[in-house]
Amino acid sequence: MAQSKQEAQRKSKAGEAAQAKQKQLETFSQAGENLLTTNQGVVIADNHNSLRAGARGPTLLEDFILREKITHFDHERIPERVVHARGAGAHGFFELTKSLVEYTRADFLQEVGLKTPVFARFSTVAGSRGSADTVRDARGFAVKFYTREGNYDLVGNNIPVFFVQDAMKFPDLIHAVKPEPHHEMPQAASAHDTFWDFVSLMPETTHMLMWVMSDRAIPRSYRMMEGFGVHTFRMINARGVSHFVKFHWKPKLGKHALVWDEAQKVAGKDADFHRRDLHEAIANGDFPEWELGLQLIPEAKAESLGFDLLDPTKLIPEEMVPVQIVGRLVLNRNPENFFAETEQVAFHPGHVVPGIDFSNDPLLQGRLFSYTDTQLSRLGGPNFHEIPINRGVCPFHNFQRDGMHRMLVAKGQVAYEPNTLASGAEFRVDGGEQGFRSYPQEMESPKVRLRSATFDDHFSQASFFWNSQSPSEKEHIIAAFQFELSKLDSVAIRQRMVDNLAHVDSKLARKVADGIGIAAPDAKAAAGRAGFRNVRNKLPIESSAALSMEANANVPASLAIATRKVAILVANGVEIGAMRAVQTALQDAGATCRIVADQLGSVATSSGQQLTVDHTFTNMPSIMFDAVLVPSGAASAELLQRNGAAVHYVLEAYKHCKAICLIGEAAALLHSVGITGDGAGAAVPGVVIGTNDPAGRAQLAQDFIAAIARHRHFSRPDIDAVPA
Ligand code: HDE
Repeated sequence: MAQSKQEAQRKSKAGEAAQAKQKQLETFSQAGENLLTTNQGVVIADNHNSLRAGARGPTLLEDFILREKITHFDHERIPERVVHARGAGAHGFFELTKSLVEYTRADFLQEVGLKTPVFARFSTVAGSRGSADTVRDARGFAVKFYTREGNYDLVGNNIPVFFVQDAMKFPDLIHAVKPEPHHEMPQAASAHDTFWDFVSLMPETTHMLMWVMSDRAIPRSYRMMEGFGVHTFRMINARGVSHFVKFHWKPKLGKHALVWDEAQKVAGKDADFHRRDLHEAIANGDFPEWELGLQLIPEAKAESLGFDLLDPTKLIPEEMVPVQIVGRLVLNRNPENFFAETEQVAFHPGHVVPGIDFSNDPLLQGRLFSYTDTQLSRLGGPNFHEIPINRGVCPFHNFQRDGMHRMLVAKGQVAYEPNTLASGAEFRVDGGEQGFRSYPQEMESPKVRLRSATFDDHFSQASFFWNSQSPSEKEHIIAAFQFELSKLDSVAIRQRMVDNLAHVDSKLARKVADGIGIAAPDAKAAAGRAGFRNVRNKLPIESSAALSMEANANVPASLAIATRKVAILVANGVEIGAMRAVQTALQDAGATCRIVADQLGSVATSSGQQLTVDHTFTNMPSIMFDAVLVPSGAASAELLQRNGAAVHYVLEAYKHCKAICLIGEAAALLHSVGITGDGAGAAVPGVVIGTNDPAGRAQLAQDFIAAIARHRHFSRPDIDAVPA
């Protein structure tokens, strides 16, 4: 009987399924009321004064209202996550667009159109809960699917490989990157001695280091980054046939990054930059969206890839195994309460459903232990699955009992299996068709503490990533290595790291070495060190376009500048004719425009109207925007040119390679500081110059939109000379 009710609930209609989590959460939510009570429900008469022996006398211990309030306050904090402490989350749904019945029996991957509710959380790795969003780091990309067969968690990162190959080295890695233990510095940064000491002694970290030194580690937005399951998993179909699988999330808005100088400044001006961006986009109805892509590899093909699928420092180039798009993830609802939802959500790569299983990746195997274990101290006991955000939307039943914070009232005499007392008949577990059965992989091997020799190639995919980058992306990687290594006290560690890099690419190593005060890279010295394996496997291809963000900068025209932010710099006397035309075109294309001036209030336009100012040059500097527009007007251009903050605004946007549109007299803002293109009259990449002439306005708007859609214009000739 219970079984069939469960079955009915599991198979609830597809449309209802997407709402199931929201409905469940509503039963736990509480709205603010005018009345205040104690936790016992007693109405509080006075919430300002504690109970005293006389108006000027000592407070009485008897004051249960004060005691309860203060005690609860004293215990408001829980331990932050040991890694990924800083994050932001959102609700949404996953919709299947291609049935995977051929590959997996997982219920939520069968029926095209089925929507499964999800909660996603994005995070940095190294920083504390209060650290800045835009630091250089990998980003977590964790998705909990509330399926009709139980919760499935895909707990990934925005980088497809990891630093270490074995869970045994994870605590060492994290201890090395976290603030140094003697003085607890630096916060949320890898640019310090202990990190580079460790990674330079562990050549297996090299491939991921290349990613972390690239612009992937400073995303423009959570909405504009890819996600990866990293490990190889398995999918098993109803006939028991297994395929290996790699998971990919592909952002609809394209993959885009900040530049390093900008990321550092944003960390100070708005530490919540990514959190705010996610929250605002959802609040504005611009729901972030990703496609789910799969690389499916038949068991038999795994051997022929040329590297080991179980090694988490390796990716499978998309050119070798194409990514099939099978669904979409849409985030459409902000959490009601950060603590209850985003902080208390507990992800676990071991939360799988029938039809999805693990591989023997030794990093994944270690994770399978860690995630429940960490929740025991973070969430205070073994019942964290009963916290509303963590509850499945299908029924659960077992004989686990009691423990801290137990909420379920389990009825009856019986808490064991098999039994006859529960219903009078014999009850023995038989999950039947529905039950999770592990893939029966054949195993017959000795117990050893040994790493497979197929994990020994530490450099060929690092070189592959390097070869796949555009010239400007390579420049950014070199600059990032130089920045990080220049922060080290130890010259020996700098040298060791650069020696290792010589095995990735000799030019890269040489360029990094230039300017950080060390000897030329010595590949032989690196190869002679303990832990170094001189194995290079050959990939059938030299590079992959999918790995370059610049090569993939343009997104479909309908989304080209969607949700991008444009600052319009104004002063008294501004001409708003062409400005309005461009502004309207930008907004029609989905961008947001903000009027920015020296102070709040309004400015007078050339035609005597008042233009309301949204922000000041200092409260919303150029680093908060994707592009800058300066309208025409002789008087306003002169005022802006005499205002250091306004000039800096434009120069900074220029230096960060953002699209800039200057109309009429406003062109002088760049010309007066010597930025004139190549001097022979050629246009400066990404700088659109126009006039107030009505005839040219439509073209001007289109040119500016195209420049913003390009995201950044790294080919600008004179960036380093710009003082911003
Ligand atoms: Fe995690 N990781 N991790 N990790 N991880 C945690 O779990 C751990 C790894 C990832 O938004 C912790 O609940 C070990 C790889 C994300 O809540 C902890 C190892 C990848 C999140 C933990 C790894 C990840 C975590 C800390 C190596 C990418 C945040 C708090 C064996 C595929 C999830 C918690 C969220 C969080 C352990 C390696 C992703 C301690 C032992 C590889 C996105 O359990």
